[in-house]
Amino acid sequence: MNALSRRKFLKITGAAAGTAAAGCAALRAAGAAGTGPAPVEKGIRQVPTFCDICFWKCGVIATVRDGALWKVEGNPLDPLSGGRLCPRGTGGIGAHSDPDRLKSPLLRKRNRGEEQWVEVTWDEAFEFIAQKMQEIKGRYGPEAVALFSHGIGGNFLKHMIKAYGSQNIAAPSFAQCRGPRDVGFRLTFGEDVSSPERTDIRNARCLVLLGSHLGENMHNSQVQEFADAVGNGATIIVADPRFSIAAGKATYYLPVKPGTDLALLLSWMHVLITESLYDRQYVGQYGFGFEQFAASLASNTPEWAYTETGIEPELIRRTAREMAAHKPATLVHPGRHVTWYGDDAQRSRAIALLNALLGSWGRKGGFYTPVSMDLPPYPYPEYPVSQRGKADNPNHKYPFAHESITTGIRHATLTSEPYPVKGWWVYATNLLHALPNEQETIAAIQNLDLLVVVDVIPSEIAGWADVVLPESVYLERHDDLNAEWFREPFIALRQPVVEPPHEQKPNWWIAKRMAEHLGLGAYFPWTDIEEYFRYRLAAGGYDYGKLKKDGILLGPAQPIYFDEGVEPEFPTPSGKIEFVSLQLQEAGFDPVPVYHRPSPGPPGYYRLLYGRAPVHSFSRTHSNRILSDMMSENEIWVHTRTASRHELTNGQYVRLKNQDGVVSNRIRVKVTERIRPECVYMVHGFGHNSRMLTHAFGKGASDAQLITRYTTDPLMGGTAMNVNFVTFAPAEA
Ligand SMILES: Nc1nc2c(c(=O)[nH]1)N[C@H]1C(S)=C(S)[C@@H](COP(=O)(O)OP(=O)(O)OC[C@H]3O[C@@H](n4cnc5c(=O)[nH]c(N)nc54)[C@H](O)[C@@H]3O)O[C@H]1N2
Ligand SMILES: Nc1nc2c(c(=O)[nH]1)N[C@H]1C(S)=C(S)[C@@H](COP(=O)(O)OP(=O)(O)OC[C@H]3O[C@@H](n4cnc5c(=O)[nH]c(N)nc54)[C@H](O)[C@@H]3O)O[C@H]1N2
Ligand code: SF4
Ligand SMILES: [Mo]
Repeated sequence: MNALSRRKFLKITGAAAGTAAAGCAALRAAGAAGTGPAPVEKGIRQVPTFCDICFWKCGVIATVRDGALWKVEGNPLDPLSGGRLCPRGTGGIGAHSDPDRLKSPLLRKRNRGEEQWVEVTWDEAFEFIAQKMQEIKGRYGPEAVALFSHGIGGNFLKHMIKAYGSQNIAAPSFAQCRGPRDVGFRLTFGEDVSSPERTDIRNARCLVLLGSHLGENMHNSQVQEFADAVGNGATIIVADPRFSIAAGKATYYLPVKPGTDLALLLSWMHVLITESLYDRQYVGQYGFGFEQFAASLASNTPEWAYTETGIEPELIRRTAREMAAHKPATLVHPGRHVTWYGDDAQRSRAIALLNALLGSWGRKGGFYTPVSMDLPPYPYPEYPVSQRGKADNPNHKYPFAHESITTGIRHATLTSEPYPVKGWWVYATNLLHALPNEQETIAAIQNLDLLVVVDVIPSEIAGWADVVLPESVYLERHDDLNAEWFREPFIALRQPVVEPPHEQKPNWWIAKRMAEHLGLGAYFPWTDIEEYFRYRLAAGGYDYGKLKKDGILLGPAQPIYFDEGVEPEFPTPSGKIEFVSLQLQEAGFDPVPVYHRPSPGPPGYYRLLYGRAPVHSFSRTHSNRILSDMMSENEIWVHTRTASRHELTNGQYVRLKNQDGVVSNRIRVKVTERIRPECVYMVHGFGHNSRMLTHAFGKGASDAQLITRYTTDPLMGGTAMNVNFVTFAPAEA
């Protein structure tokens, strides 16, 4: 990153919070360090590891001064961080010192959800769980225990649950996040966008962001690359009903009506085709069904789209021509959190098709082909085979779901269809904030014989548990090796920097001990995780000593674009880019994306939109004193006209009431012209109601609580959540 774009990066991230000062200071420090950790002084120890404040897994150099954790900075060797951390990563040390941390295993004393506990030893906890799990297995079969797990930390627990005999394992990152996108791209190109996204933002000459609010969405290298693209003078086109941080960097800002992006996408493609601006050679060589697809767009003129989206026809034409002028280095970002309106896989397919028309898949400045290092797995015994299949998607109700559906497991737990689910393990996912309709989650929990939660703080889901197991935070533990799929191949190591302060234990230890208590010790033949690492690294021909010292092992560069020699392959049924999808047609769906107008909601109500703040991750950082100091509560963004209609003033507290009568915590009003009048906006993850979160409790409001409705994507089971509406109630109510 050059000096100019580094300044822009700081501007992009700093502007967002207004208070991201600690993040900026650390970024400067990391930048100044240049090529590695500063020379080590007496009393100073530095340990490379990788961050876990979100799932980007940035390489970190942690510094311990006089035995105490002092700071974390980016590891310059690490391709994911480029030597810099985002503000959340920098404040990550606050997770270690959080006084509200879980300290020892807890057993529920009274009714579920009352948060009354007795402290027990690890052995007592394991014995209790083992007995319950054996009872469930005896009565309902091993598939009746499911695991919800988010992030690399869950790998050993997944192994334990599979060894026990269940394949019911799901993460909210599919049905509540990127699932529709990956399905839409798979149906079109035959491959996922994957995480980290294979987007070549750095080299894009034109970047189109539909909602993707980079700068608030702080996935580190993407934000750095966004700054590079802005610094290089790329054309930036942002469509968002809210004037986001990214919109502030845009050449063209399109304040699209919420829920109408598909109309905009179809009209852009209409312009590219009718004006013959698309990549004819690429489409001719790789496309399947182009003529039929082109014909289907006949009526999707910019004039038609204007009536849906509110975007002027001339602006639609101009932006389409800009995209064409820079092709194939025009990247229409696929988005990440795309569970919006229920037609999300089809909207994602339209994004994929727009990229196909621009010839950007496989090309520099578009989508690269990710590479990784070959790291052999550990040779475990075979898992028991279940005859009953998974519970989340019976009879392939959602035919294109290629990962497990969290809300499908919840449904099975509620209904016992296709079979009863009676035990949940929950690892690092706060299901009450992550899944829509918390009452459904609570009702499912009440059907369980066992709920085990592994967490670091007393989150809302921990409050409902029968057994709470306290994990050490990432700076105190090893996790599985990360052989990432990225621009360049590398392996990263997470290793402990400091000791856990109380009885907390790492997940690998929890999984291994649990397995032993279940009589499944043969699945964990290694004595400790380093023995496991040594085996796998030796099998791949890698040096564990070097990995420990540097935190990263880099592999040789490989070609990542078609032009560099990557073989264009499209693993779809036709072997081509599917402008028309016969798979969809055979399954009873539209073979080309078709727009449906979103419901406007009840009069006097406003569509509830939500997103990220640069200094917080989901619902997991509000107890972290460093990060919560920078932003301790969220606000509700309200358009000036809406505010005057409801007699709201900037800074006053209100409550939000949704279409089903659910009333939120108090939240401060932000009166602004930076949002369309038919919607309001808040940052996700606030409004904690776990009483043991003494610091975060009651600060701000929870979007999740107001998301009582959701629309399920018929292709893949994703739960669209931008379908709720709120109005204002007095704060005193
Ligand atoms: N700081 C921080 N960064 C994060 C995370 C975090 O917790 N904290 N989480 C990470 C994860 S897992 C994810 S999935 C991503 C999520 O980040 P994104 O994928 O960028 O999130 P979205 O929810 O798609 O986008 C929210 C934006 O979409 C806009 N929007 C809402 N409705 C519409 C619409 O109908 N059309 C258009 N065009 N825009 C709309 C909102 O106004 C808002 O600006 O962030 C990642 N980065
Ligand atoms: N309403 C609403 N729902 C959403 C979203 C939204 O914007 N609004 N976003 C969606 C998206 S994009 C995603 S990806 C998901 C994210 O959903 P989740 O991944 O479930 O995110 P969190 O709600 O933050 O839950 C993380 C939990 O992990 C715990 N934790 C943190 N660190 C550790 C650790 O080291 N070990 C252990 N064992 N636990 C740890 C935290 O305390 C917290 O309880 O949510 C989805 N759901
Ligand atoms: S993006 Fe930020 S929070 Fe996420 S891993 Fe990287 S530094 Fe940590
Ligand atoms: Mo996500």
